[in-house]
Amino acid sequence: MTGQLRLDDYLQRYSETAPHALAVAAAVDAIASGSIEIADLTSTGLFADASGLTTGRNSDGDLQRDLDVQADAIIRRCLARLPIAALASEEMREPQIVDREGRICVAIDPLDGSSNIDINMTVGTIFSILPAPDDLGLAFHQRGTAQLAAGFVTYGPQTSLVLTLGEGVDIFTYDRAAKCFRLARRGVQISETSDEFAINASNRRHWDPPVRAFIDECLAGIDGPANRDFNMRWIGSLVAEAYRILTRGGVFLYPSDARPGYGDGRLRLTYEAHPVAFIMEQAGGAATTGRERILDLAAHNLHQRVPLIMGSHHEVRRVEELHCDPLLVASVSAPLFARRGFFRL
Ligand code: FDP
Repeated sequence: MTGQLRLDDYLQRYSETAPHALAVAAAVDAIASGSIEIADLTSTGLFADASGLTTGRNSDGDLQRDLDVQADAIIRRCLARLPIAALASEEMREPQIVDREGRICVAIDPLDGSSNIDINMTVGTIFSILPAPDDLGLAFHQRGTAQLAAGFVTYGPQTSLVLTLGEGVDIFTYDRAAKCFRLARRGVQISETSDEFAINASNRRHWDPPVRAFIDECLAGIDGPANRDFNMRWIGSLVAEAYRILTRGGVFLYPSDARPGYGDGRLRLTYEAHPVAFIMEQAGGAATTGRERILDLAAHNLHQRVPLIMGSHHEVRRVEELHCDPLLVASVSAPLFARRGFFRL
């Protein structure tokens, strides 16, 4: 145990450290209290009139569930009392300018992985906190490197808050008896290399050659160029995949693919890839599109999608190498290796 440090005491200490820190601490505190309500809702489900049933589509065409809508309302209510300059959510068509005097902007995915609700799997809330630029129209067009803080809450067997304030990653777990988050892991570090990968393999025939080559290497295990065996996991919930990587390493891929609408992958840059990439890097891991560092990108529009490959440094770099070197891809797909491939078509 790292002791009994409560989230509010931790945020109180941080709030005195920098000009933006008080506003950031207040936003994290508000999101954390909203997340406790969402944890109650997701765990009570049917009995709270929150079944996870589909209610329609959000502004960008994704299926929307009643819990998506309720989680969005909860987080927005909790943030409403704060002087935030601009707010963006997966469930909003456009960002909202809230308080022109505010020092920070907040982007949220109120309920990530919501297609997992009806099967009782881990879902979560993701957030990114940015400085307020002079022109608030540019609030959510900043590079990921501009983030002041980022985090996510997982609603699973435990309710846990993963948080970076730009100096490492700490994890807090909700203590139901005491009704507060307590520090559970300080200075989380992702292992440099790992033997676990996560990808939705049903899309293999749509992948680009570098992604196919990387997964073929993993599947070939000790018989292939990686020269070691891999394990595979796919939860289908970004927060749960990220939490697993923070706990025992691994690499997660949601690449671009050839399906209509998936040319930039599936995940959203502003409120999914940016915050999760910030956390990965702060924990010693990496996050890339395959060709570019995620944190170097700036969104052109709020709901912009981006390919995301993240996790242990060594495996993420290998995916990048394969994207940059067609000869390497060809050598992985060479006939000798092909005979040993598992997924060869
Ligand atoms: P969901 O649509 O359920 O919110 O954020 C999008 C996301 O979940 C991720 O959490 C998850 O990793 C991904 O979509 C799963 O996509 P596929 O169903 O295409 O595998």
